[in-house]
Amino acid sequence: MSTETFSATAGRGNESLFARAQRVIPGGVNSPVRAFRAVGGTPRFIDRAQGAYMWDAEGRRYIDYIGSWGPMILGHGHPAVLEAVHRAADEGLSFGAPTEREVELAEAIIALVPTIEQIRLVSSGTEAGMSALRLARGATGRSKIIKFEGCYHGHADALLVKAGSGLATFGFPTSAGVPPEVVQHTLVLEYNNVEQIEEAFATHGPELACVMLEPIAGNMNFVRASVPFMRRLRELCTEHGALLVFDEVMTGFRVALGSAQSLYAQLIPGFRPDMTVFGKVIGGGMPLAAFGGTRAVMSQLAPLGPVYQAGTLSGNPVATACGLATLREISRPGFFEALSARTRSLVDGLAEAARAAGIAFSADCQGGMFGFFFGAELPQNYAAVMATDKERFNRFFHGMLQRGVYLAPALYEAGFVSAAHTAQDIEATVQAAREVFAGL
Ligand code: HOZ
Repeated sequence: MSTETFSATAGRGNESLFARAQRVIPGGVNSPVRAFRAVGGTPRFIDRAQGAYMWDAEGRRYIDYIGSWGPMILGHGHPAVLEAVHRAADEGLSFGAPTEREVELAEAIIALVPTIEQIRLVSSGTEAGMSALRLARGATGRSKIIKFEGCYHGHADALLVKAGSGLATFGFPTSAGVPPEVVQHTLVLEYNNVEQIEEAFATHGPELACVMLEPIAGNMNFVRASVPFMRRLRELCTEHGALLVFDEVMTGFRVALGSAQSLYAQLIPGFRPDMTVFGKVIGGGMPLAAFGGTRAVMSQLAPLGPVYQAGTLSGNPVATACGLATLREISRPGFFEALSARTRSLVDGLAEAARAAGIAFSADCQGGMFGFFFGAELPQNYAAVMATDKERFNRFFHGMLQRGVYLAPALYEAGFVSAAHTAQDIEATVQAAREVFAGL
């Protein structure tokens, strides 16, 4: 390979980079939603990011509301995080052996989320979800699982049925390459539908290993599980000996310091999931995820128990340094109050601008996560999300992008505000929205 391969500078525009990418990478991207297929147009190739901003290959600056799909809660290039990463990298990139830092990270997560007694670190949300599922099946000795339409738990076979996010973008109910036998034990129900869960437990209760859900779904935009639905899920799982598994890859340390489960625990006395899957914020922008739960369940994992799971880069020393520094920063007093207020001001500003333009619009947020819909009512499930105005969303997306506001390129994705977003950034975003709404 010549050095030219690495130093090619010709064609640095987004279009030419995309053309070049499509020759060597399927669809030109390493994760489907990035290809802009849902909204059309050319993806922006990002050169660098700082604070609340990203700059593309053509030198254009964007206010970033994706934040790497959630991890960048402090904004890009936070000095304390970068310092921790640089120091860790100097000490060694990977050892494949235990380190004190991974113990510290496990302790930090457990201190912040009391339902976790033990936790295992892995490298991606998909890996964490897949491992949690295997563990739930191994610990209960049962095969069937319940998931909900529009909830995405990574791309492991058994969970890749009627998921949101990229699958919704491309209109696939499930992926090719997943044999029917592999998903025969996966029951897919409607989110927030109490009747359906009652029925499923009445029919399959003794065979159910677990119910897995995003407590606030972030892969069909932003849809909260209702309190009656969550309360009934907990009761049914307890009654039938199934494990309640929270996928907090998106919501973990993002919607509250104690994650979404702390919010439900305030609303439902004694509420707790049996297992939780984390990713995104706990890695602060590096590949790191985790799954944890009660000691009884976690002790079924190898080397203690019969459920196998392993990973060369699990608990990577640079990723754990990044995650620890991030958790330290977000644990500072007042962090979530300030982040929540900023996110709320964005959502209220957008809603007000839409109202002024006479556009049917609804929006919601929690902590540093938000969602909005071109429809008057907040959707409660995937079908209702699908019924919102997609064409209007797409025109809004492009209008905002042209004005330097980078939103998720599909209406099935939640958005993220970071601590680096200023009141001026929010006002500039709302002003851009006013202009775009006026032309919709
Ligand atoms: N699964 C992510 C959306 N919910 C997309 C991740 C990415 O493209 O980086």
